[in-house]
Amino acid sequence: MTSLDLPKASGFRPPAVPDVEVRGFWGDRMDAVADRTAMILYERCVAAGMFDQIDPARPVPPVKMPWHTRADGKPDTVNVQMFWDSDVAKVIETAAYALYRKPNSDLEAKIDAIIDMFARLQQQDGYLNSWFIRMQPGQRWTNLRDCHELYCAGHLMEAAVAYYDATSKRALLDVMCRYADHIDRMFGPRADQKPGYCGHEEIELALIRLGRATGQQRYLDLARYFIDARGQQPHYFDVEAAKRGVDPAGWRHKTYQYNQSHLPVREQTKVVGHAVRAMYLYSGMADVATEFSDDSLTETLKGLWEDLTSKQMYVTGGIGPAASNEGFTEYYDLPNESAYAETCAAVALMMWASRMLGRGPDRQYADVMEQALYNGALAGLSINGTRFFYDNPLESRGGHHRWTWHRCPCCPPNIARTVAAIGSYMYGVSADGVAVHLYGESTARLKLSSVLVTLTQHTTYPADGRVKIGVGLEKAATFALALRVPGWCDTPSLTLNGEVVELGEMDGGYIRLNRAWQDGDVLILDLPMNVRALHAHPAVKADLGRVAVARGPLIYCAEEADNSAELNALILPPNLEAARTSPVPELGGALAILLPARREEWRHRDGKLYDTRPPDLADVTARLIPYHLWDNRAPGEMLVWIRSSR
Ligand code: FUB
Ligand code: ZN
Repeated sequence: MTSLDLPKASGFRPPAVPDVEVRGFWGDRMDAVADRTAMILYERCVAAGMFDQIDPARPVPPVKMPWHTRADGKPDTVNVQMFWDSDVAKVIETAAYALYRKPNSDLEAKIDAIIDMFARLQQQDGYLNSWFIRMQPGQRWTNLRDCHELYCAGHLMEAAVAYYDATSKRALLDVMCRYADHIDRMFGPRADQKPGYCGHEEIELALIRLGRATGQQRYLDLARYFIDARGQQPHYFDVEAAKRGVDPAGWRHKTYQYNQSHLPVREQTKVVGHAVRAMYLYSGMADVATEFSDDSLTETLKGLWEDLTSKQMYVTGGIGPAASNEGFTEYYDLPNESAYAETCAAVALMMWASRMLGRGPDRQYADVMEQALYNGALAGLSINGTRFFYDNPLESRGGHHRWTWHRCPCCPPNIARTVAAIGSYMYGVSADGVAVHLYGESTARLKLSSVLVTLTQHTTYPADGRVKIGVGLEKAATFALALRVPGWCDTPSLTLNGEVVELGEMDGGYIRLNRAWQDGDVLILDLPMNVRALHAHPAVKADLGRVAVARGPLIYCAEEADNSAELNALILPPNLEAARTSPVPELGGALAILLPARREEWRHRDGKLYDTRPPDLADVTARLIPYHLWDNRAPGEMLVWIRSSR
C-alpha cells in the first residue's frame, strides 16, 4: 500500500516492511520479537496501567508516575506518563510487524482492542491524546516544549501506517489521518494558527511517513512547516510560557539547545542537546530534503553528520554520553563506564542515517547505520527478546544488567520495532534503481516505476561476508543496482553470472551496475572480514592506550564469563594477525574472537594500594564476543576498549 501517488521528487525511499522477507541472523531476531517481545511489551503496558489511561470506558485513573523536579525543588510540568501514548504506539508498531511475520489471533485481537480505545477516545475535532483528554483536560496545546503532544501523535501515525501495511486494517490509519488534519488546522503561519512545533521531535518524520502512505501532500507540507518554524524568533516556547504565566528561565533544561530550537535548523552546525530529539529532528529534515529536493537542508545535515561522527559518537554507534540531559556534552567526551548511550538514541541514529540515503546511496551513512544497528542499538534487546538495556555503557564492573521493564519504557518497543522492521532498512528504492544498503539472508520484492524486482540474498552475514544475490524479473529490465561496499572491507570482489566484475573507482562506496538485467542473473559479492584493532582519536581520554576489536560490522567486547574478572588486566598484542574465530553455542553460534594476549598478575601485592614492584605478565587467550550479545550469560564485568601493547 505504501505506493506514493504524489509526483515524486527523485530520491530513494525504503520499502515497506512486508516487502522484504528476512531470514538468517535477522530472521532469528525477528522471530524472537514475534514469538516473545511483542506480547511481553503488551503485557508490561497492561501492568503499568497504560490502558486505564487510554480507554475512555474506564474510570480516570490516578497519576502513577512521579513528576520531574525543577531546579528549585518544585514539581515540574512533566512526567513520563504524559507520553505513554507513544510507548503504546511503538508496541502497536512492533506488533504490526510481528503479526505480519507470524499471524497470532490473540495478539491481533489485543491490538485491535487498543486501536478501538483510541478510536473511542478521539474527540469530535480529531484531537487525540490520552493525557490531555483524561488526565489534564483543558490544557491541550499549552506546553509544546515539555508535554510531548505532537511526539505522541507522531508515534501513533507511525503505528497506523505499520498496522495498515501489516494487516490492511484501516481503523487506526483513519483515526490518525483525522488527527493529522486537526494538527494541520491548528499549526501553521496563518493568524488563526499556532506557529509552534514540538519540544520532542518525531512528528516531522511521522508526517512524512503518513504522507507517503496516504499520498496526501498536505502531510508532507506540514512536516516541512514544523522543520522551518523551529528556532525562529520570537521563540515559540518563550511566547507559549508567557501565555501560561511562567518564566521560561525557570525551565529545568535551561537552554533550547536541549531540544534543538536554539537556532533555525539551517543555521545549526553542532549536534547538541538531547540525543534522541536531535536524531529525530535530523531524520525529519532528511525526509523533507528528499521529498522537496531541498539542498539547503541536505547541506546543513552533512555538516551535522560530520560533527557527530567525527567527535561525538561511540565506536558502537552509541551517542549521548551524559545522563543529565540524555545527550551530548563536549567534543570527544566519550567515557565508557558512565556512557548513557540510550538504546533509543542508537535506534534514532540509524533512522537518521537511513534517511540520509534518501538522496542517493552513500556509504558514509550506510556504514554508520550498520555500526549503530549491530552494536549500540541491538545491545538493547536480549538474544531471546525478553530483556532490555536503556543505557549502553562500553565498560561494566558487573552491575549493569538488562531490565525487564523501565520506569521510562521508551527503549524496549523502540528496539523491538526496529528489529522487526529491519527489511525496510536494507534497501533504498527509486524510480529506476535499487540500492542494497545492508546484507542479510532475505528475499525482497521491490517495485520500481515499471518493473517488479525480486532480490534474493543468500548469506550468513554478519558471520561471513560472502553474499549471493539472485535477480528475479517477470521480464528483462534496465535499472541501476547499487551494492554497498562497507568501509571496513579493503578487498571486495564481485562476479556477475560467474564473470569477474572490475570494481575500479566506486561511487560513494557503492558498486553501481546499470544494465539490462535478465531473470536469473546471479551476483556474488565477497566482503572479506578481517579482525581489526580500532584506535580512538587521542582526545578521547577514556580510550588512550586501548583498542576496540572489530570484525565486519561487529564491535567486540571481553566478558567476565570468558576471561574471568579484572578485565583491565588484559593486554592485547600490537597486531591481531593471530586472531581466530570460534562459535559460541550458548550465544546462538555467534563467532567469538580468540586472541593470544597477556594478563597482568599481582602475586606480591598483599592488599597494598601502591607498590614499587610491577605486576607479572602471563600468557593467556582472550576470548571476545560481539558487544550486542553481552549480558546474555552469567552476569559479570564487560569491556570494549581493551589495553594494548605497542
Ligand atoms: O521523552 C521521551 C523519551 O523518553 C526520550 O526520547 C527518551 O530519551 C526518554 O527520555
Ligand atoms: Zn529510550
